[in-house]
Amino acid sequence: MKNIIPRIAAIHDLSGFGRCSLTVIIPILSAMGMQVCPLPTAVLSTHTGEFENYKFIDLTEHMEEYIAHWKSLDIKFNSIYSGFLGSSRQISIVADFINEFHQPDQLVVVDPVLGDDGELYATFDHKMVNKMGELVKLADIITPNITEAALLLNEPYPESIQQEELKSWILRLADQGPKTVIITSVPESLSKNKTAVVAYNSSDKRFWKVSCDYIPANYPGTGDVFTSVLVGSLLQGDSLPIALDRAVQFVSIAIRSTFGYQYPVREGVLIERVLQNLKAPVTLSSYEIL
Ligand code: PXL
Repeated sequence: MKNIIPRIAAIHDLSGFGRCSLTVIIPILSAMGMQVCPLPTAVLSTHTGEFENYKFIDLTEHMEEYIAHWKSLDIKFNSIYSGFLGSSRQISIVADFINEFHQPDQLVVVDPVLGDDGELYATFDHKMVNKMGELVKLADIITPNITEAALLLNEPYPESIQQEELKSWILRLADQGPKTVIITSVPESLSKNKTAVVAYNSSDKRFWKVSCDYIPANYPGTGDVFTSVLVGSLLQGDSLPIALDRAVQFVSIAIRSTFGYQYPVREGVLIERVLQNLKAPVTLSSYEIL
């Protein structure tokens, strides 16, 4: 499909404060030369982690008319990228969107945002976990963190996981439909100071791993930062391992540039300081084949 600038339908919430979802996805993908068209699922005053009394405006009732207008304009997307959804009905709306806006060579990425650190996020329940399981079947790529992978597979949250077990989890997720499965925030069994991203591509049956140093602060929005860089990189034509590498390196530099300050963790990572890194060519690459 030809678009002079690659065009992405970004189906996420807009959280006014706390640097997650659309407030990081739009600047990152724009800096990478992509056109982001937001299809907002909810508007919140802040994200739902570590803030109380946030205002949550669920946009479920408006999404179908919004989408119908896009359909009447015959807008064509090079990629559809979904993340935080505001209600279980939205999961069916996004599934219909993926079917209706299908194009040849389109990249459909579902980040099954559900939780982190072994916990569901505040606005999710197990009904939504089950429905999210339906949505991942329609994706080319899914990017759950280890908590979300456990939830999708109905497994207990693992404090640590051996490589062979992780590979079997990934294959079980790939059996559900997505061609590429990427699990983030994987605890490294041999080192407490490391964390990894592990990926599998079913078309060549190869597993990839990119490790990085663990920094003891759990910034919100880093999953959105990771997947946006991955999407931008793949749409620029990078291979899967290079896109993983770029995404891990960008998240690491964003966390490191923030951690040195006494900056409130709940306000997210200072992407404003590092956005220009996205323009740099790949220099150092650290992926491994598993
Ligand atoms: O980054 C995931 C995310 C997105 N949107 C909202 C959230 C979170 C995680 O807490 O609360 C509103």
